Amino acid sequence: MTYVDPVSHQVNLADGTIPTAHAVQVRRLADLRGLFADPQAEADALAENPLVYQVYDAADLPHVDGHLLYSTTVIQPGRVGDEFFMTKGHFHERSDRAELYYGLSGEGVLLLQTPEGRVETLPMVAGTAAYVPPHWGHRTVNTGRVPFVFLAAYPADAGYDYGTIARDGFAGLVLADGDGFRVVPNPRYRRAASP
Ligand code: S6P
Ligand code: ZN
Repeated sequence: MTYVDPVSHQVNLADGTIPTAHAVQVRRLADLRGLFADPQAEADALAENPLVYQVYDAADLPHVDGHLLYSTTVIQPGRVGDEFFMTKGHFHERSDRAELYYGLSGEGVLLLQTPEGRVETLPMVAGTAAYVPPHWGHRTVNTGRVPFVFLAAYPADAGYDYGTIARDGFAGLVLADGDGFRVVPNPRYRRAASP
């Protein structure tokens, strides 16, 4: 038997960074091109191409069944038109793989949808443990004025399907509404073919 060694990483609770992260993904607005609802607002904002979010992948572990991967995501505050900064969003490539999110700081929303386009919304603040069940696509949105930070833990063989959301959009939009937010149907959402 070959054993993988136990490992721990310190998460900086002030800003969500993991100084010993094995990899850091940086997503600027250009990486999310075409995902925001207002094309003109997106084009205008692309001139500055702001930082939208970073993902700190903690440990370098085998991406195979049985292991767990964990990471922090730090979403900057900001908007494109009325729509808050958000992650690209994905289904898992192995769509039956679930995931757990744990809010560390700031405030946001976990937006989920089934392949048929049913939307659920889970508000998140520091201390919120939110469950992404198998088969639900998921995107996180910063609805606040400071960075929104959460920890994610997920099966190492879950993988990513970004293509479905890039093609069809997300069925729900999270828009600024006074000091808060509202979730509205996405008029440009193209229903995916039933599985
Ligand atoms: C992985 C998990 C998160 C996201 C991260 C960025 O399954 O859901 O670590 O990867 O929040 O979102 P996205 O949609 O760009 O991967
Ligand atoms: Zn995921």
